[in-house]
Amino acid sequence: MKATAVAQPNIALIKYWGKQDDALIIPVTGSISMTLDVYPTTTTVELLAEADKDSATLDGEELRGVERERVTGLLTHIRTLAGISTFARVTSTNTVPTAAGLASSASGFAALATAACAAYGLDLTPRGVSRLARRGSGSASRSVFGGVVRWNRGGSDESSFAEPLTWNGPELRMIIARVSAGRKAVSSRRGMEQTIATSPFVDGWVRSNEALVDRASEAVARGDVTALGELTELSTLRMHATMLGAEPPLRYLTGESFALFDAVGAMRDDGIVAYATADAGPNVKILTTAQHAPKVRARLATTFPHLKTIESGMGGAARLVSGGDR
Ligand code: 2P0
Repeated sequence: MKATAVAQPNIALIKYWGKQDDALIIPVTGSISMTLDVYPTTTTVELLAEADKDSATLDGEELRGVERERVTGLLTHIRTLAGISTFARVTSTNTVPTAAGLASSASGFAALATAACAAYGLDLTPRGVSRLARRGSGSASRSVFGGVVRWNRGGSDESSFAEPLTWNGPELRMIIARVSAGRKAVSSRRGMEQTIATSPFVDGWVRSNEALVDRASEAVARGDVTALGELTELSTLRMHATMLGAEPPLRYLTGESFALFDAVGAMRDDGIVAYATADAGPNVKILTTAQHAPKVRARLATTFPHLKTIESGMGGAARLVSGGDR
């Protein structure tokens, strides 16, 4: 049994940061993202009758340690659900140039969950696949769907899943501006644990971000890019404020990141639709529309000529490209 799936990365508008259950990856707050149409991950899962353990490669390199355990953990759960004990070989390729600074765990685990379900003959709804992808990496629950996606916080394995929202506004674009870090960032997984364990701002983060999820869902239904963009910046800055309160502090944004936030604010003053966001690293992502994207890029090229930018439209759902027939 062999199946291949493709999934796209996503960028959160309303952020996920922190878990209420580390093993099942149940988040402390819901989140909303935009699936990108650039840099898919392609993953093949092949059951091997003779294998005595799972194996996995990413871009030709054998996974080891914690990275391998995350993959085998998900496969073990899928085998239990399918009632099949055969081990598998996972082959995954990212098209993200490492230079792009985009996380690949979202597209990676969405593609793995999709391909593994097909290879093991598990016929799940997209919601079921989203719950599986979530166990690999929280943000992967959202990459199972295309467009604008909401991950409902929930409080259990059954109730914590993503679902697509209907965007009724102008065509969206995400422009990624790559800022060099200078030092290695703390991984999202460790950064979240550190924040939840030590930041005194966690209660405020959880309460306020859940409210932003509801407000942003309403903005999405209205197709209101202004409200969605403002809420995106708000959730971003509240997430970073909460991280900065951790001990030791998690300072992912650099001076240049903040300079980009300022430049995006100046674009808005000049009537350009542009809202800034940033994740567990210094790169800044700018939410805009198809109509305004060329203006945003032109301004960036003038103000930050040394920065590499990547433009993405809205991407589709994770999909099976071969296999799955048993
Ligand atoms: C997000 N991030 O909503 C947030 C914003 C980073 C900052 O989801 O531990 O790789 O595997 O669940 O999904 C990155 O976290 O973490 C992330 P795990 P994941 O996009």
